[in-house]
Amino acid sequence: MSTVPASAATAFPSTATATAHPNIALIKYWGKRDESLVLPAAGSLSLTLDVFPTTTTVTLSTDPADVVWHNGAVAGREFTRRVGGLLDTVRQRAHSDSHALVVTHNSVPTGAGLASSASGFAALAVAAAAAYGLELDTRQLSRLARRGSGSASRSLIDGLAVWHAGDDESSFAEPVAGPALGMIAVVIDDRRKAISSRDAMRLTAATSPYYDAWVAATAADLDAMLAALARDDFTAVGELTESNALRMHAAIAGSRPPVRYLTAASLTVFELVAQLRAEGLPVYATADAGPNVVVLCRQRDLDRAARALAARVPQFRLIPARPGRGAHLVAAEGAP
Ligand code: 2P0
Repeated sequence: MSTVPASAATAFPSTATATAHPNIALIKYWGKRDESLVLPAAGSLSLTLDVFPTTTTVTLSTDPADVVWHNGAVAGREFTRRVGGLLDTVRQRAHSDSHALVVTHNSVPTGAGLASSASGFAALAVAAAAAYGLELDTRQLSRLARRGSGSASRSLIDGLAVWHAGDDESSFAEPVAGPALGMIAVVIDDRRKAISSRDAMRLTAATSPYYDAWVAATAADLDAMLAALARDDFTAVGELTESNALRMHAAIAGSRPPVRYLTAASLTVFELVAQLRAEGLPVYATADAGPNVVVLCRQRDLDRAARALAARVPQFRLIPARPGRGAHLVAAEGAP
């Protein structure tokens, strides 16, 4: 491990620690308009959760390269390369050529169905900006996190967040008001997915005949979702959430070679959620790029929904969550 020698002291802190939480999209991001700037083809909307924080410390170093530690071990090459990419953006803006030591702890269980890249890059953006002495507001931090991973732009925001499509300046996430929501992740399979979101997104855009329709439908779904949130209409919020997720999976399945993230067990949970709804429990299902399903409900129904799911699918681990805080600086461990 390297440390910053006293002689390298600068006017700014040169070390900073940040925490961020994962988010789950109600209106999904799937497809880029610009790969290098990570500009989405359409806007999206998500709920930042209060479970599984990522905590990241960035410390400027005199090492000849960035050094990245992930959950107590030196990170692999691809992970280090992606972290270095975001640090390069920060260095360029800060007019710095210092490399950094990045120590990150991600408490999301591998493959839990709660994207770890969102919390990871949100925490990294906040910690790196502070360590390199950049004074950025939340909007600028959201734009910076976006460069690491699109969904990370939304983890800057507390609770509900809309991430605007647009150009580099205008594509950021900001808060949206709406009903008090809860989510329950149903962990069906915790193995690593066969194809990454990034690769599958590219394949969908390049080969799925449904891609253009997906982008157009999502833009309309987002408008409808914003209207539903504004009038506090949970039924419309839930219906749009479930439908938008299935539209994304349909577009993905139309890729060639085909990609199918949902398994028979995922569909069983979608079916169960529809059944619970028919029995009077207002719950809706969504799923990201994997087999795990996330159930959306009103926050006041969270315990009831968790009990109903536990009774019907006792074989799957359930992770109930409430709205959580956006990425923010924290005191480093051991600091006063
Ligand atoms: C979302 N997902 O809106 C969608 C739904 C997965 C399914 O954002 O290439 O890791 O780093 O920008 O953000 C996952 O994609 O992709 C994702 P990159 P990211 O949450």
